[in-house]
Amino acid sequence: MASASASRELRPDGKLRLPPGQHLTAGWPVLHYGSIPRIELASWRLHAWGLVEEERSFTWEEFNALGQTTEINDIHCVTTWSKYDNEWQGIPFRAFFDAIGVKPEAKYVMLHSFGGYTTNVPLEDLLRDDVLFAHSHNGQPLTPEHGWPLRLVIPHLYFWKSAKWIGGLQFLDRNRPGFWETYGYHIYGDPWREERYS
Ligand SMILES: Nc1nc2c(c(=O)[nH]1)N[C@H]1C(S)=C(S)[C@@H](COP(=O)(O)O)O[C@H]1N2
Ligand SMILES: [Mo]
Repeated sequence: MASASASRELRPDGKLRLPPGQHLTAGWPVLHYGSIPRIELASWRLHAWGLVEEERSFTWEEFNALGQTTEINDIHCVTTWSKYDNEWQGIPFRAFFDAIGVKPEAKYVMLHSFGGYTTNVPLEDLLRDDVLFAHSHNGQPLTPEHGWPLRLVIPHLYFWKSAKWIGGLQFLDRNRPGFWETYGYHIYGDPWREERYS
């Protein structure tokens, strides 16, 4: 695709499809800190704790039974690559939220991954319709390096917020920095405002 026209394309909401300072990549780069965690589905659990009425722990079968959806979206890494038209399948965040009792004081969520990675997101951002826990990409199960068995996908924020190997969500009343955020990445990370570092 010619970069001149690609960079002027608008989305239905009127925003530039390609956020400022980004370029398109055809492949799918792998980016993470540390090594790929070893996970087995039989012992896999997704935990919810913090400001919830009751701590919850879902098995793989229980979590998938919450509901399934398909979303197609673009992803934007802070290191300036963007990848268009990703088809994700998985569990809508809203279905998970509706299944657990979150206290009204909860305003932020710390995402916890197997292997220790963390990243922070406001709860209202996770409640957007297009946010999901993805187990598949373009019709195939995620590969280990892209987050198998489950990753979050939050398309309106830089991709470091989309935690791979997600294993836990901690509900908080205050915003706390996650892993990259403590090393100077922006606390929120809106690609259209170029909130890369702070
Ligand atoms: N658990 C975990 N999730 C992570 C990361 C990480 O280091 N650990 N890196 C983030 C960053 S910076 C990016 S750009 C995307 C990369 O996802 P990909 O490797 O599937 O392209 O994963 C995000 N999720
Ligand atoms: Mo990234």
